[in-house]
Amino acid sequence: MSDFTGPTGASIAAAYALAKERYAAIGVDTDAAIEKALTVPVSLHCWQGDDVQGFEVTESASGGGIMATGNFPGRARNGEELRQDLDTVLQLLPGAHRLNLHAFYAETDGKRVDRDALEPAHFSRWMDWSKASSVALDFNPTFFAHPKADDGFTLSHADAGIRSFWVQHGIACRKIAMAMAQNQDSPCVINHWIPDGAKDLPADRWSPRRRLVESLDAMLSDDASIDPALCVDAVESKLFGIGSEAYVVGSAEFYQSYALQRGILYCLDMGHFHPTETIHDKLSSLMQFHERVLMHVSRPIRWDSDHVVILNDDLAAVFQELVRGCALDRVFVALDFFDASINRVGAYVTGTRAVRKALLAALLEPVAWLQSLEQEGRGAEKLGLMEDLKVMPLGAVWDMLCEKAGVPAGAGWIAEMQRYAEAVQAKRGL
Ligand code: RNT
Ligand code: ZN
Repeated sequence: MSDFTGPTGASIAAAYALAKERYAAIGVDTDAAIEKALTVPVSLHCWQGDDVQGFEVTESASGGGIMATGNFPGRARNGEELRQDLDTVLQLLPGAHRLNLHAFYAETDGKRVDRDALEPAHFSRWMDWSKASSVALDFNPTFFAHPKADDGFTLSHADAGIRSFWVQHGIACRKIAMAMAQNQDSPCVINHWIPDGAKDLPADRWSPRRRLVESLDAMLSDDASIDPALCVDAVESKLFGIGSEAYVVGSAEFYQSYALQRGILYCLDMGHFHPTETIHDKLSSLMQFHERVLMHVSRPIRWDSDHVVILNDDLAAVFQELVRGCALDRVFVALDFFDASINRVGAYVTGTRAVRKALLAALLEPVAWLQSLEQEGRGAEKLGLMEDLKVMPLGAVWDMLCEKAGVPAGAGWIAEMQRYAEAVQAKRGL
């Protein structure tokens, strides 16, 4: 057997009937789990499609210590191609989705528009696409891949002129996020990540952090044109990057405190902590104090490598925590990975389906039962049940979820990816 025909109709239904019975026996309603799993929106990151290059008229590289490796053919080179790829990806994904844009994906018709001068009009094609495809947009200022970010500092730069340029960029982006929110039936989450940091031991860790507070305050200051219910600001921390190994200005402690005090969202990227540190245990701590958080779902291997997300223990644990804590509606789920060494449509579909699988798996847990075993001190029963849950027929429920959403079940989507690669991506001559 060597083609990618996924299961269809009758075989999906037969396997599902048995799976449904198995889950019902442990008190889990699979139909309800499927329904819920389809509703949680996952924000697709536009930057997997073109290896974080953006569409600026000037030569731009990813910069900022983030790097897509590989040269698989078929990269999207402009808005048209990226939207075409995203349309294909969305046809292969079950459930609700959003699209997360970065500022350097502005479309300026060949004109050079610097980052501090960006306007909603430069995103009108994205907004039209958003309307036409009913996919709401999220947004990010781009504080990297720019001459004014070349020495590794932006909002925390020692030079007041450079700081102010980036503050203006942030302000411009918040107006764009507002325009996006008004164009769609839902708020726009705008995530601020800056690369600022030092390659080697800084003699002064204090001044850049003091300046970052000032710049963020200036950028996020009250502005009558911004409605915080529509333009939802988040700040993303990081541990280190290439070229910022010794010091990152916007560390976890910095942004956790900043976000809490200023009433904005903290963004946890799964790759932005120590290599053996995972984020699932942080959620029940942070969310005692933070009403909502933003998550960048990623997969670090040995460092913040942004590998395509897969259904591994880390991912499963994150969604278990959210479901067990009834916190799904307090988290914004966004993706952040990029792999230029494999078909990029395939990367999107694999990573995004993995996220929804993890969500479904968490919704299929008999949470109340597990928790009551724990309360009763029946540790062996709880651990044994947790182990057994790992081999419950999740796949059959997943296939039914795909069937209900009208997308290929099993590996059936791979054949579609291959067809698209041949018909469209191969002709891009890259
Ligand atoms: C970088 C951060 C950030 C970026 C995107 C492109 O380490 O994770 O979220 O990946 O903004
Ligand atoms: Zn991130």
